[in-house]
Amino acid sequence: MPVDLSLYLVTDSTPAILKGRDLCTVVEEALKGGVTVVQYRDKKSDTGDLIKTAKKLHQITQKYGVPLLINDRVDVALAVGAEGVHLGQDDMSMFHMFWIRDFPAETDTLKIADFELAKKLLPQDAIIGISTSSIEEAKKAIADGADYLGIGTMFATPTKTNTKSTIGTAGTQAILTAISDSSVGTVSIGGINHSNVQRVLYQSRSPKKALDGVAIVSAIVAAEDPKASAEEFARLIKSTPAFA
Ligand code: TZP
Ligand code: MG
Repeated sequence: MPVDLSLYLVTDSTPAILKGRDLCTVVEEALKGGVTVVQYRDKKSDTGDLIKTAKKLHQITQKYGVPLLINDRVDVALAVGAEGVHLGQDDMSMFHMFWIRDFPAETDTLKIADFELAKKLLPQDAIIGISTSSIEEAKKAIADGADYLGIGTMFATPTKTNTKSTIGTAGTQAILTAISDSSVGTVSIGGINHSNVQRVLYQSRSPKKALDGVAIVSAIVAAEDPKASAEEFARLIKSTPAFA
């Protein structure tokens, strides 16, 4: 799974972030600016609309040779042939509920079922990323076979207010240190912008493992010029000292 996680775009269709613009146009601009992965994250649309938009996004990402990952929804990823999924610690889509309805309704069982089902149902080369905010969650995701970890929340952000914990660069560094024997990919998420991206990458690094990239929502999607914003991120990431 040689996926370049360095500039990872996460979409958001809420009006305050998209500002009435067309999501596909914004994503294409960001791709022109150098985004290396796109995650389609949409908590509001129904399944039909999710599939319609994911299909359009996939046509665009394919033009740029960039993987498209679907947040939460293995069924949508399968429907459009996306390259993978991103799952949270307690994601429960309708699809998952359908498949595991006979399991005891116990959080731990559901968490395991989520990842195992994704692994079982997606093609073998699919990319599966897991959100983690602690050493325990990171180690568990690696043991399960995650391809990469979303590590966060880095900084508090208005884009997602129901986050469990804000871990900063020190918390991220502790996780990277604890998993430094693993080759799993890592991206930081939450409140990352042009002013702090180099600090995020530099201060989070541990002697044996650094972040592979940063995941960005509003600093690209809500930017006046998403292409220019992505270009600036790419430039800053490339010029971060000691960035692995
Ligand atoms: N998960 C943790 S923070 C976050 C997600 C999806 C949102 C990050 O958004 P932004 O606008 O880049 O701070
Ligand atoms: Mg999720």
